[in-house]
Amino acid sequence: MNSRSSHSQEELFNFGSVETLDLPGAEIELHQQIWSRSQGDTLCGLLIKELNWRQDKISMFGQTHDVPRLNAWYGDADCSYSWSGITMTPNPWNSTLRDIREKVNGVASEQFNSVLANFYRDGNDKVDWHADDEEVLGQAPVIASVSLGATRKFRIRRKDRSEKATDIFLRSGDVLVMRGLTQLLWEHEVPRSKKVKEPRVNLTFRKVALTK
Ligand SMILES: O=C(O)CCC(=O)C(=O)O
Repeated sequence: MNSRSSHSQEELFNFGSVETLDLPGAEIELHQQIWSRSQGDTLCGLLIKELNWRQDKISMFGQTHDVPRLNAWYGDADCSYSWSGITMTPNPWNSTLRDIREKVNGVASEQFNSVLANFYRDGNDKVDWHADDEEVLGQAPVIASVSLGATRKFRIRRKDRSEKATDIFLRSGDVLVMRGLTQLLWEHEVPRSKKVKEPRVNLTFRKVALTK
């Protein structure tokens, strides 16, 4: 069997399957292949071109560094979002993001009003350990995270370190939904991976409390 046919068999096999992760205190579902790999890769290329990417900076120990990825914030009007001291005013939805949101609303049975987009230009880009636990998201936020482009390792561990970290490989077209106390009790990262040469776009759909 050549690699092309085994790839398409794998796509058929996984299409739309949902895996619930058995992690204490977390509520996480992995919806595989909500888009096929090739649709996911096409969306990745489109969003890289279309979105209004910005290079944010962080200050640490008196020094300022570039955040190791690019970001963009899209959402309904009045969905301003602050993250590590950076305040983002939303760009208005474009048609690609609107279509993706509609599908993701259905997958998660939610009505998201905003999305934080992360652009990992290659395996050197990453996001460090954190939880999406900002006050504006409420006590038990639902976060739906869409992966497009390169496969990357997503690691999750309990904040109290009572469990070993779990690794999940997120592939183009997958949607990971986190609910309940996940953000309160757990944290996650996407580590650097020197082997990855291709770009990845991740979209984390969120429901923020309106600022008015
Ligand atoms: O890229 C990912 O899969 C995770 C992104 C993330 O952790 C975030 O936006 O808070």
